[in-house]
Amino acid sequence: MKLYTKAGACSLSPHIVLRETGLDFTLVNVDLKSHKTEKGEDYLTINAKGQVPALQLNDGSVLTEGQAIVQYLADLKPDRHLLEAVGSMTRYQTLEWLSYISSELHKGFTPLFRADTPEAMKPQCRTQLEHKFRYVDSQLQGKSWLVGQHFTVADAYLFTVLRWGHAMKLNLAALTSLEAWRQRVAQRPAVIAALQAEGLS
Ligand SMILES: N[C@@H](CCC(=O)N[C@@H](CS)C(=O)NCC(=O)O)C(=O)O
Repeated sequence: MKLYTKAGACSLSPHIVLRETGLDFTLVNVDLKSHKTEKGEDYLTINAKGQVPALQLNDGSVLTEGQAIVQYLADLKPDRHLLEAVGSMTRYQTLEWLSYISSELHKGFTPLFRADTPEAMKPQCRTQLEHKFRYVDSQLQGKSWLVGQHFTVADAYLFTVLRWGHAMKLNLAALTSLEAWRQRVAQRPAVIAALQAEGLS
């Protein structure tokens, strides 16, 4: 399998999940401005949306959208408990988090990353994100992981977007449950390896 990524982008989430599964894969870096891969391929022929992540399977088929990719990968290795079985409430609670992280957190960062966002809009974006991270912190109180007894695909995604929160210097200092959780995630061998491979540590 090939995972198309950009260092530190949302593709870090399926990258961590791939390492958690122990499956074989190759990382391919994409320049999101030129839409060229590190091998000079036209990335738009792989993912016409021009966004990372994309997962190319050994039969050549391509899966896009981070939430779909991590579910696919987790279901290949159910013994890793990255996403519990169909029918288990824990599975749907994990999907609930994936959806929240995608629509409320991930996409909340987009205006802060875009060069054409008016400066006047940015403080409101930051305040909204800080408010939402406070909610996440409240949900992590007394818990090791977002859902159930295991690190799941939702933890990998939250870790990815929380890195942006620190990079953007959001005011997260009082969120002690979130910080304790972040430190737990950061100690996982798969996470350490993914950050190293992306040149982030
Ligand atoms: N809906 C997509 C969004 C992916 C996405 O936002 N990717 C960003 C990097 S974090 C990207 O490729 N941005 C470049 C662009 O949109 O042109 C998903 O959830 O996988």
